[in-house]
Amino acid sequence: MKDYDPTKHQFETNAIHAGQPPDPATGAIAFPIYQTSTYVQEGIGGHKGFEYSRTANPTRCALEECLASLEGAKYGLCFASGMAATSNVMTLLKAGDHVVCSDDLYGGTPRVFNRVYADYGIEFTYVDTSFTDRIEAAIKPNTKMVFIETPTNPMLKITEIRAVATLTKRKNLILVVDNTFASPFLQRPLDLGADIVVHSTTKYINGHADSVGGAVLTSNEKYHERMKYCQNAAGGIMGPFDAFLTMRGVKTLALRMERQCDNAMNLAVYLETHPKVEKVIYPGLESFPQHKIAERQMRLFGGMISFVIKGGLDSAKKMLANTPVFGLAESLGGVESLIQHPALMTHASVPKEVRDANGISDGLIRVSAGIEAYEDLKRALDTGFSHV
Ligand code: P1T
Repeated sequence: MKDYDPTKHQFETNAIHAGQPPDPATGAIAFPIYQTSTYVQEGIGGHKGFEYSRTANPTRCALEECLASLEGAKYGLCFASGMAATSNVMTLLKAGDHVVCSDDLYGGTPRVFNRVYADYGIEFTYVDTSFTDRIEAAIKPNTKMVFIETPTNPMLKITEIRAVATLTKRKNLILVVDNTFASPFLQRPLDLGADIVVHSTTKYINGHADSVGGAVLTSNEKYHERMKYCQNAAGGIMGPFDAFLTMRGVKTLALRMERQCDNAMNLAVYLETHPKVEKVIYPGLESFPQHKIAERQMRLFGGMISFVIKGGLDSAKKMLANTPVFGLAESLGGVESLIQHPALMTHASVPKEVRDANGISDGLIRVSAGIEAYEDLKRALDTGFSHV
């Protein structure tokens, strides 16, 4: 695999080969776990590109290169979690700067924005970014960044990345897209004009629910240099074993994603006609408000479904307590299907009035479709509903 050039290969091939040539010492095809903190130098300054593992580690570097290729980015950085990745992006800002954000982000994101970075003098405004004019209306003289999720967590709202990128370029703002829910297989924000992509690799990228991690990808050298500086300075790095697991997981991203999207689509159609369901939220359904935009900007419609069960909290609790196969758990994107209650679990840190305004009601249930057999998943949900 000498001189492998990711720009000459397709997504599925890069997921397996980019950044990870066979080990020159042994020929090992699986990229080694360099479980080391430091690197012996031949003389002062006489090193082989690695001095200390907070600064750079070969296993982490291999994953960073691989993920950069998958997002069509020049540069990649990997972190200890998705939140550490988002926090690293915030190092591009300083006191007095303002950020316009999606109003339906993963609950931990507004938590760190409002309760940590606001204390450092950064201001945040939350709008429904699926309306580009609402972003424009929220821009102030001190606005420096627009931070969006699409699809959002958990309402799956879609923002048209190309339209927002046109606005942010005109206004000279940094456009950051948290691409966790789509994964680069479904959607490549940098190709659509975004400046930076953030991932919780914990989800689809690793895909096996056995590692927590994050990544930041960009082709902007200036932003990358600052973020790389801060990755080393602040130190929230991904460890080599997690980098190895994530590199192994991402090899099958395309296959897993196709199956997960297929299962999600079938489950959404099944739920849509279920008598105990009030409403199904899935970008692949014709009834979904931004279905056409999702169709244009995503390869498939994703593995996440949200639905509102009739009877509110009482019904939701009964359903969640009695649904086999699906794990009752936070997180998403793994091979195993999960089911959870956003208001009491992933979005409990969001104030109730904000949850209510965003539609995160007590009857809202979120499903992450895994790769199990569809008939088994449908039967499991049937069992859950029979207890309601
Ligand atoms: O958990 P961590 O790896 O730190 O990633 C945070 C994060 C960032 N962005 C999005 C869109 C996310 O969904 C998450 C984490 N989300 C969950 C744990 C969840 O169950 O929704």
